[in-house]
Amino acid sequence: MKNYIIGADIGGSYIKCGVVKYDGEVVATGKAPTPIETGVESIVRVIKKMSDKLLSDAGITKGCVIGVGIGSAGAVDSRKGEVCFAANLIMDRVPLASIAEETLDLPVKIANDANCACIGEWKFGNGRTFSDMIFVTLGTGIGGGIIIGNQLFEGNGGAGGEIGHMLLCKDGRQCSCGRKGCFEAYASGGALVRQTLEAMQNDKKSKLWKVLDESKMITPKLIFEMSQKDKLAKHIVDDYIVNLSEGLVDLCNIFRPQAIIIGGGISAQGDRLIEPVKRYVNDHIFAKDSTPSVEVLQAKLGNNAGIIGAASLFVE
Ligand code: BMX
Ligand code: ZN
Repeated sequence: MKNYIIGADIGGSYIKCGVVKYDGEVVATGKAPTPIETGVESIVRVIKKMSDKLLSDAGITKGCVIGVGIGSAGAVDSRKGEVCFAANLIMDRVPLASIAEETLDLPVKIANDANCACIGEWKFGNGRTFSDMIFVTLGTGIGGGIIIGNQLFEGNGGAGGEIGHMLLCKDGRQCSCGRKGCFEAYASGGALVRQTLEAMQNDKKSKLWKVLDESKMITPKLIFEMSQKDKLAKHIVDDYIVNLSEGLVDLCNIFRPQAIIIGGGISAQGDRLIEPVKRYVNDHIFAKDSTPSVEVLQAKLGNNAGIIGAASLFVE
């Protein structure tokens, strides 16, 4: 019986691949470096090699596989099966779905990485009870997925829903998209690290210097940990939470979802992040005293969100 789906998540550094049951259960996963320099064919070959191995290790024949769902960062036209633009993957109008179908000899569906994670969370994670929700991933960048009236909103040509690229500050920090002041330039994990390293230059007494010295790098996790013990780290985290929440308030004012679900690396902070964001958002949304509040939740699928989400493109 056809009961398995392969999910693949193409990131700037790694391709993650998994075999997922139709009910969302992950059977096997693998990870390999993304061969960015050698083009889309080699990316697809990596997915084939990994999925063949995962299937054979799990003792599942190809005849049991419904299809392959692929998530990619960037503007993805899921209807045409085309990656229109993904700067860090050097893909420009690439017919990824048809190339992958030929190589993998299975039906292929593709979508933006954050849209995949959003669908995964909506079908199998903490979004199951909502008809209107916004999913936000806080990673290198900020990815988003918008579900309105039980449907994913992708915009014309799949280029919409890029919530990381709404403006938080005019003439503000440089964003990777070319504009200045985008939400992503303030509230992504990458932005948090950059802002911390900058602020440290003006505070040589901060305990963060010792952390940097010992760990050789600063990560969002370390910054959050230090916010309990260091004034500068606390200030940075408080500021980060306000920036993140202000962006989310805007999204609530436009879409007024029942819930915002936060995923990506920083969501691992759990209540340390979720609780203050929830409070801020509900204190600042439009007509707050006369309208339903917005639930703010941590994503449930964690590390497998991309894989389950991509696979869920085949789940009705
Ligand atoms: C960027 C953009 C989005 C993506 C988001 C999260 C590119 C290549 N990416 O805003 O399409 O969803 O990052 O990506 O244009 P991540 O790498 O942080 O997971
Ligand atoms: Zn931007």
